[in-house]
Amino acid sequence: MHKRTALRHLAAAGLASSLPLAFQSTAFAQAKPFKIGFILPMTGQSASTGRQIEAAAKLYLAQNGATVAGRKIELIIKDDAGVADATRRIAQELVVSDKVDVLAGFGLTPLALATAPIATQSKTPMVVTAAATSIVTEQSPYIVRTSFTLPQVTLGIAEWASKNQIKRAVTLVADYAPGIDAEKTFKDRFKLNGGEVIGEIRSPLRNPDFAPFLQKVRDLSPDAVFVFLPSGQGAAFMKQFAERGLDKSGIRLICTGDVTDDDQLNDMGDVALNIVSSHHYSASHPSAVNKKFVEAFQAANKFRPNFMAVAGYDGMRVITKALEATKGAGGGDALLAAMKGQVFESPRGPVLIDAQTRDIVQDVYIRRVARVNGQLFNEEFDVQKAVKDPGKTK
Ligand code: VNL
Repeated sequence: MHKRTALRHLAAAGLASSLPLAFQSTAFAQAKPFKIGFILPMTGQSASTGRQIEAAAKLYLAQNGATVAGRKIELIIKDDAGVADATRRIAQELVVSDKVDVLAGFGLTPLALATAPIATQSKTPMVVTAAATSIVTEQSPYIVRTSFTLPQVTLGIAEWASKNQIKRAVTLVADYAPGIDAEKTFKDRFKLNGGEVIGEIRSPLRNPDFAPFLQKVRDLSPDAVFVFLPSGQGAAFMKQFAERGLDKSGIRLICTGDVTDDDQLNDMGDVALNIVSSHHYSASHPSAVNKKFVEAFQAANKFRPNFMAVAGYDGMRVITKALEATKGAGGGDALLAAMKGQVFESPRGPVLIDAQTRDIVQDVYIRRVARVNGQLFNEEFDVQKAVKDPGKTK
């Protein structure tokens, strides 16, 4: 047994030294670690997004093994604090100095937009596990997305509102690209279905005080207010919603699942009960794959995974399966080709990386917040199957 292994090593060594130099360097390259450079907001307003994605990426490696096709997977996690200039500088360093094989992360749309030219120039695959404005994937042919888009997850709640006695609505969104996507998608579909949007309100991305906007909603007195805010702002919004008595005003709160975020939902209290939202992931999604994912994630982290975590987890899957497909050789173009068209069962449900758009196609669920075994969850009660991003311009 030992002798045979030794012989194999000897034979391999002999073979390597008799090969032309180019082949030898390929053999050497395959033994190098495979570097994935995650750029995430680990501090600042969007720190929960970084914390969720990092935890999920590490869980994926712990469950699936840190060596893929002979290459040791090395995670490099860098904090950009949610500031685009930092993201760009870090991406440059990761590509030039660390020579990463893949860039990943991007907690907010402006951070992904700032990095796209670097991915294109260096032919480095850039796996977006958070930023969710429709146009992100169009900024570089090297971008692949495992998160979602705002148009993709907003259509569901617009349809639901139209079918549930909501005739007059106000929109309230964060004032930047994904908010504008959500606002437009909601308005277009709600109006198409015969509804009326009587007010469009935008709140600043940085440190918003929601009080004046909530007062405006109250004054307009719609049947419902449709809300999109990025992950991390939901709890502060809900608190002010309750403080100003809007939960007892008869104005319904409807939203994308970014507001009833699993990262914060359980601490929001009764004010969140019965809120209907649409989104692609709930920690209570009833599948065996999700149950296993949530249990392992909670055991490792003592907090609940949210939609950012699942995108980070699936991002690792897409990257490592691509490395496997190239038999450990890697290379920007080869990896990208192997990421396109991947189909698999995510904790969120079945997903496809559309080869044409490099964006994710997934089910979108309509959910209602309920207390289950003492904890608040988004309970799925309806589904739109295999939703492609409706926001693509080409
Ligand atoms: C974005 C979209 C960020 C949705 C989010 O949380 C989110 C974005 C930080 O594209 O900036 O929930």
